[in-house]
Amino acid sequence: MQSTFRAAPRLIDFFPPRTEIRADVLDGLSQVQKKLSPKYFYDARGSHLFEDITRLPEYYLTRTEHSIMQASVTEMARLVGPNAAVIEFGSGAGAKIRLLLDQLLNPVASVAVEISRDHLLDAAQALADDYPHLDILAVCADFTRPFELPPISNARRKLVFFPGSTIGNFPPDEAVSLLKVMNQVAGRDGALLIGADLVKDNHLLEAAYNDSAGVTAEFNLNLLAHINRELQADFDLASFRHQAVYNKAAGRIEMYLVSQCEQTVHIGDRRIVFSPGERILTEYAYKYSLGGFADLAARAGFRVEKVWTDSQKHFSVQYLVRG
Ligand code: AVJ
Repeated sequence: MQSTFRAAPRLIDFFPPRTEIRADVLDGLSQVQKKLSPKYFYDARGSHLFEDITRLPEYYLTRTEHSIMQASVTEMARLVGPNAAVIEFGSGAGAKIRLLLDQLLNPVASVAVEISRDHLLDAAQALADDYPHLDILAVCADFTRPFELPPISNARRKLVFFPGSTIGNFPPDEAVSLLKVMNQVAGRDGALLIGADLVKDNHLLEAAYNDSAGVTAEFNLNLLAHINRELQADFDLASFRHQAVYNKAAGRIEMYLVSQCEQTVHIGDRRIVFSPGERILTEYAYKYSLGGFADLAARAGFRVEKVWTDSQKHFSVQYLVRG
């Protein structure tokens, strides 16, 4: 521990109360198609497993996005201009924001909105250590629900940053609602820099979610361990199996946990019955065409000003403005 002064990031905590998580989980497991939200992947272990996923040979997304950003971050920073505040949604370990902060001219603030509190605090403190002139704000929140963003000091413009193709977790209508929130947050002269994964060969897509090392399977199953701990449930992880398939008609990867037998799971005083082969939907990962994404953006009041892709057109980073 250093004895010198360390700038501390401001933490604003809207972590959902356990009662809300319980109601949400029970509601999802009461539907005909049982489902659990992918936001529950990200406990400490899940966040760590996701970091491992980003380094897998099959998981092209993170490394491709990173290379696109590296190649074009100067141009991105020029479009944003000086004295910007950057607001990152789903900041994770907070590696990508640094690429931007290093190129932006005199950025004034960095705000991270993230549901995983441990991840958020570590990343915000590391950022505060490395960027002492920045106003650093850590907002622990589920950004799919309404939350209040505190006023941000004298920024000339706000840039919302939403990398990683996390937008792909949301079906079109929900994605539009979320983009509308980001449009609001960015404000009149604001912009959105967003990562969107692109439609491609089925085999490449399915391999990215069925890695040979089994990390994605572990990540998927860990959701049950998280719920066991959070809600005193008794999911037996050995009785469920990871499944990820590309649904071409819907343009999305679908991840499931498949019950291996007939079983009853307890969540506090509630019982959930599974038949053999019954599946819990845990995640969608939508893949877009450039035209499809532009249409989605337009429904949220955005116009695509610039798109960067890799040479194979596997992934895109897009600069959207109001219009
Ligand atoms: C963080 C939502 C972008 O959909 O690719 C990775 C999460 N799930 N492997 C994705 C994920 C399985 C990831 N996102």
